[in-house]
Amino acid sequence: MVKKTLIAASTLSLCALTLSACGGGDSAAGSGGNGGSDGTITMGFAQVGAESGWRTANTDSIKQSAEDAGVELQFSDAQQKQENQISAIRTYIQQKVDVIAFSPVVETGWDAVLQEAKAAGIPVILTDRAVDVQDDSLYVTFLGSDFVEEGQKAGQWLVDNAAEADADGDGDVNVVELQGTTGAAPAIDRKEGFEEVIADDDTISISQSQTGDFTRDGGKQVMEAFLQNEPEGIDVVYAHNDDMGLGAIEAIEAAGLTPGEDIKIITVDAVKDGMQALADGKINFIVECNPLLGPQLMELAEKVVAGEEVESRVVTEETTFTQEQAAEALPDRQY
Ligand code: GZL
Ligand code: ZN
Repeated sequence: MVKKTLIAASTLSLCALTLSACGGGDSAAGSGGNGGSDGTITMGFAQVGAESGWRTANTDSIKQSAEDAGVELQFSDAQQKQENQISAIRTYIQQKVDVIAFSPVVETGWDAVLQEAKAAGIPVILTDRAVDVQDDSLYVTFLGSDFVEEGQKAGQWLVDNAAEADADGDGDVNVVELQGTTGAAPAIDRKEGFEEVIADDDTISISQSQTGDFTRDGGKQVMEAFLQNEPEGIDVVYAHNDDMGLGAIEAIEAAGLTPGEDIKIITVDAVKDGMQALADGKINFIVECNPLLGPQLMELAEKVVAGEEVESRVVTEETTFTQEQAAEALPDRQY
């Protein structure tokens, strides 16, 4: 980890020192290396979209933290399309911002544009989601959750509560899975972590699994299809985020069933609407995924632009919630 960071830092400080060689330019529009003439940093942030409560809270945290840190923020919303994120990053390169940060909507397809940022001497920080690139010197650090661990926590709750979760009492715990955006790191990893843990209990199996694209509407539509395929026998919904879980609740209630009882629901995020449903007994367990990455992002950006060493992986702190814990935590929830 340190080796990668050192290389990145030395490349950066070299760029900072010999600005012209790194395609840096005038300080007015950000120097592509060491902050504007008055020391302010310009950051280009390419956000995924506004698909979920989590994303909204994440955007709010980034904007507020930039303001608090005096970072000049260029912000774009890609409506969950990779081509929009790539063109936003290209715009930031042309604007010669000091640092680029983004949450890659999917893991692959970033090598070319990240090569362009590197050639322009502009450091890139990944937040929230990871990329799968040949050369991992294309970004300086990744700040975000461990999604495999989130999936493991969700699976562990189900293994620990299998008897209660077998709502129809047939001895098998039949799970349907609402996956996040196809190809997105949280979708791939939350599935992997969950399956790894439930493999320990052969009474638990996933009968249907489909993407709801991390949206409430997507979760509702897919859950309606799941219920049509299996009107009886679904014991548990594992949704990769609260929003799809909330959509599933609408479909379950429309089918005349009681969410949280006839069908148990496990979700990930712990945004306010999810926590309210958990406290109301419609969701049974939530694994938290912390969206408040803004303060750590600005701290990292300042260090990176100054050419200081940073960890190549910064994991965010997060926990889990039962129905009782949600009722207690709700009043103080920031998101
Ligand atoms: C996870 C983040 C996911 C959230 C969803 O860090 O990428 O994207 O879990 C959001 O709510 O849409
Ligand atoms: Zn069952």
